[in-house]
Amino acid sequence: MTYPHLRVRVDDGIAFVTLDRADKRNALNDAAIDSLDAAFRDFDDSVRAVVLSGTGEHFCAGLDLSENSARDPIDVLRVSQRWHKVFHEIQFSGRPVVAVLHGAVIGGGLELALAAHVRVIERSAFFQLPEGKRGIFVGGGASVRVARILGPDRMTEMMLTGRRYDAVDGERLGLGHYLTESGEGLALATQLARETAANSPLSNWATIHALSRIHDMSMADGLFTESVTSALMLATPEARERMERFLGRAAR
Ligand code: 1HE
Repeated sequence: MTYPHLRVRVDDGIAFVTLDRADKRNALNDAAIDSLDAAFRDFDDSVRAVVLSGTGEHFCAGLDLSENSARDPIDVLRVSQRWHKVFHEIQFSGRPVVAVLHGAVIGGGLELALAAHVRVIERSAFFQLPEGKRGIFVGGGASVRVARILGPDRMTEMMLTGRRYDAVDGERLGLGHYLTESGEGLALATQLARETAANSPLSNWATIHALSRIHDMSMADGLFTESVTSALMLATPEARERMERFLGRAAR
């Protein structure tokens, strides 16, 4: 299978998805979004985790502005909804996605990064929402995914001033979870992907789906959903087997 602007390789249950448009700093055009969509849809159950990264000096320069400048508002609305759909699929396929962030993680690049569940930041990374400077607004989910991490107050400031956060700031603010030296992110991400892939797939699925949804609920609904999810997980043979194994007893 070939995916324009994307390299995809599966190795021992881990899919390595690499943005491959370094000459344009991995800016996301329609073809790249289609490729991400197709790649994540093509994965079968043998793919238990994904490592997402970018070639060249930068993770992703965001929306391809050369395509966008020719669009009218209704096209922009459709593009925004398409990005939402594709990033939703990345976040909620049930497989852990580990991103390696280096160089520019800008605009739509940050929106894509935040669809991943585990994020490794290399020292070269910087984060920016320059939409205000370009006369546009975020459209790939930042209002929700960035605002949930930074809060709407800090995101407003980030968009109004167009400031750049460096790698250390990014880790401190929660845009990523691990900070590594440049060039070391992929190795760490691969190790993390292998660790998450060794979890029960159903447990990963529940973590990915339930926590995000519980976040949107009232306290009472959230606690109820937690209890139901917890009960459902315990009913699986794999959960019993894993607990028995931990306790040093033979699996029944
Ligand atoms: C691009 C893009 C792009 C680079 N769309 N072509 N995103 C931005 O506003 C970020 C714009 N890009 C940059 O700020 C810089 O390119 C970088 C800091 C990422 C990298 O700088 P540098 O000096 O390494 O590269 P460069 O010389 O600026 O760019 C190299 C080429 O990539 C050049 O093309 P060339 O044909 O002249 O060689 C650039 O035009 C091209 N390029 N970034 C198109 N983004 C769903 S809503 C999401 C809203 C957003 O994402 S807004 C943020 C858009």
